[in-house]
Order: sequence, then C-alpha cells, then structure tokens
Amino acid sequence: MERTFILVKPDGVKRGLVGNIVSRFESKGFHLAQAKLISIDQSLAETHYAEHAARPFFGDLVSFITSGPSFAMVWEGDGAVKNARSLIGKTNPADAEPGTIRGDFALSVESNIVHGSDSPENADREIGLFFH
Ligand code: 3AN
Repeated sequence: MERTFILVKPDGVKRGLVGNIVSRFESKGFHLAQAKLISIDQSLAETHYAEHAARPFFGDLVSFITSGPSFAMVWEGDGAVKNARSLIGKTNPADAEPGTIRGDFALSVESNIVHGSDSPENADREIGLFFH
C-alpha cells in the first residue's frame, strides 16, 4: 500500500486546523498509520527542505517551520501521494481551488498550512526523517 507523509505546519496547528485536516484525510478513505506532534529543530528543517537550500526563501522557510509545533502524519492508501496532493491543493494558495485545504484555509505561499510529499521516493525519505 502506498504511503505519504503529511505535515500540518505551525500555522495550521496554531489556528486549530489539525482536526479538520485529519478528518479530510479520513473521509477520503486513507488509513492513518502514524501521527505525532513535533517541534522541528533547525537541523531537521534543513534536512527536510534540503532541495530548497539554494532558493532565496530558504531562511524564511526554516524559521517558519521551526516557529512552533507541527503535526506529522503518515497516511496509507491507493495513490496516496497524488491523492493527498489533490486534497492539499496548489502550493500557492492563490491558485488552490476552494474545497482543497490550501484553497479553504490559506492566503500566502509562505504559510500554506500543510506539506505533502511530492513522490513516493520523497515520502519514504520524509517518513524516515520524522518517524524512526
Ligand atoms: P509543496 O509544499 O506544494 O510541495 P514546494 O515543495 O515547491 O511546494 O515548496 C516547499 C515550501 O516552500 C512551500 N510549501 C512553501 O511554504 C515554500 N515556498 C515555495 N515557494 C515559495 C516562494 N516563492 N516563496 C516563499 N515560500 C515558498
């Protein structure tokens, strides 16, 4: 069964959206395999976002993701990676359709509520980083 890694970022936790987001994944039919509240430290943030290390927003991305507790989850199901990204919506909430998590809850790309793995390979890598 395919697995994906989903993270409710500090903005989503602060705004009390964890329950709503978990409910959307449950309603879709995914199976919750693992979950925990975690304060991401500098080192984990830099490893998780390594592919963005050269981007101009990298520093802001790391300080944002370490700014408070996040809620990390592993969800299982057919096509989990792609289906989860459909629930999440486009990276820039301005482009995300209503009915998606970002479309319903976010206004800016800097704080877009939730992260979802973009490939099965990255899902395995991220699950290994957060749940070991
Ligand atoms: P996604 O989270 O949809 O997979 P990525 O992997 O392209 O999107 O970007 C990772 C994170 O980096 C995004 N969730 C967003 O928080 C941040 N990000 C992406 N593009 C920008 C940007 N142009 N300015 C600021 N932050 C950005």
